[in-house]
Amino acid sequence: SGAQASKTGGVLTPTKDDFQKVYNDVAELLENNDYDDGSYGPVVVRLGWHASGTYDKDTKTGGSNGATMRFAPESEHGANAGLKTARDLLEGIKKKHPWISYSDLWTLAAVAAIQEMGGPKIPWRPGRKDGDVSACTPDGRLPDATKEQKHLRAIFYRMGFNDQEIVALSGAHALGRCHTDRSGFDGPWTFSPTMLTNDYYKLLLEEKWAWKKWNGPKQFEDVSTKSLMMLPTDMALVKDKEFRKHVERYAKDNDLFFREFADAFGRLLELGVPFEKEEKFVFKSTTD
Ligand code: HIF
Repeated sequence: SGAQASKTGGVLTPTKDDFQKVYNDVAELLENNDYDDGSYGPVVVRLGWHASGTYDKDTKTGGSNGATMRFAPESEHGANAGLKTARDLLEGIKKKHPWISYSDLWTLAAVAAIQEMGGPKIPWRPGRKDGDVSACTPDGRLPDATKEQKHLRAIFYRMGFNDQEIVALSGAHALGRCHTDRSGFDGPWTFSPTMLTNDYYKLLLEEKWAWKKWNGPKQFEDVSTKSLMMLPTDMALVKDKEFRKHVERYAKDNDLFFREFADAFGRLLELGVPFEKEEKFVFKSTTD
């Protein structure tokens, strides 16, 4: 491993093959029956998104370039609770492929997790450089799940996304679950939290949702099984007319969801990165 990368002697120019090897190693790490629903995939997706979602288009600060979540205070921000699990998981890959930056590794790992969980191909390119603690973003740039549409728009417009893209990204909550010892919320959004599908949108529209009666933070539960959850920010997508339009489009058409999700998520991972090259790689999934 790493052979290709060092072949050029002196100057390190990893090839697509080298990144595919990193992808393959990430893919191999994801499944684990002792963890959550049997996969680290969801928490790895959340790491890639939280590393990227700090971007502010006006000041051009934040974003995945820098991988500043390695450092306090960013690692200690409430929104990042639990992401040490994902960062530690990827440490072994970094040791095996020391030439890759953490910032490229975290975003590539998120792409691998999405593809391995049955999601669309997300074209990805390298070029992120790790920064130091001085580039940590201030707390409060990531969304607050107790809020609704006004807050969602403020947060995602700041990154440069529009309403359709906010709804397309949100389908990633088909994956994973909330943990009481991380965010305080509890439970998964769908019945198949390790498979990316448009189920999130279908459930939002088709299930009846009510406030969960408990001592934890305000969240919704499905009335029929009481085993699924929605955050106030998730429910805002069906309350708001403009958002709801897109929830309906994606609930009806998984291919459309995959296309628009891949575009928006791919862009999220690139926010604020000064790339030198245009070329993007489409990685082979282990099931290809
Ligand atoms: Fe999440 N998200 N997210 N999220 N998120 C959680 C978990 C995951 C928001 C809040 C939460 C996106 C947007 C928003 C994933 C992926 C994405 C949790 C639970 C909360 C509270 C954390 C825990 O307790 O472990 C809010 C308010 C968002 C604005 C809409 C993105 C679109 C959906 C950008 C996105 O890709 C994933 C995956 C998880 C599951 C993590 C896990 O460990 O299983």
